[in-house]
Amino acid sequence: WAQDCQVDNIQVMQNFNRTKYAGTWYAVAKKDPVGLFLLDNIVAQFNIAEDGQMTATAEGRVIILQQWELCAHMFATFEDTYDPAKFKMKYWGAAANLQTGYDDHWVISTDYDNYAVHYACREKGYDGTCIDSYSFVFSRHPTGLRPEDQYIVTQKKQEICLLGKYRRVHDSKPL
Ligand code: ODT
Repeated sequence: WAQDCQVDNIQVMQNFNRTKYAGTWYAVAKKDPVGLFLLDNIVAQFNIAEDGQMTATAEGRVIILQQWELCAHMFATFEDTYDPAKFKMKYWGAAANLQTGYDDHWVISTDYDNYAVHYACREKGYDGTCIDSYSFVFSRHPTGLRPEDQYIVTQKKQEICLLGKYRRVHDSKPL
């Protein structure tokens, strides 16, 4: 048995429900892409418009120009695809010197009330595996993941071939 790390074969959330996904998510762990942008203290807020379009805002500590750390306000709009759990995310910052981009945004797994695992592949290699990915583990709780959600999150990290590649980005400040 060999693990299937083909990006095209990655399983995403079945019957994804964006309305249940809306609201606030706290990043607890992150696998960084090449050219790391969001450092930590990352909080994302997903909104669903009346026409069903998903948008999001995020705040987090970022690093710009290789050395400046600051708190960034970011915005994103999501384009639907053939799969309800796979989006294209167009994003930009409140300030002009922040990163802009157009990334995949896949919801790998969520129970909507406690945890979510996100995945984005920016560049696929000739063999179909990802050579530049990033991924967030989100919690609904500012205190982090509940112990009972660790197992499924670990399983999903493994399924997307990123087990062991995350760092903690949780806000350790008192609430
Ligand atoms: O840290 C990096 O280098 C990769 C992440 C850069 C994209 C950040 C753009 C955030 C735009 C606002 C959207 C909020 C939704 C966040 C959900 C998951 C993170 C992409």
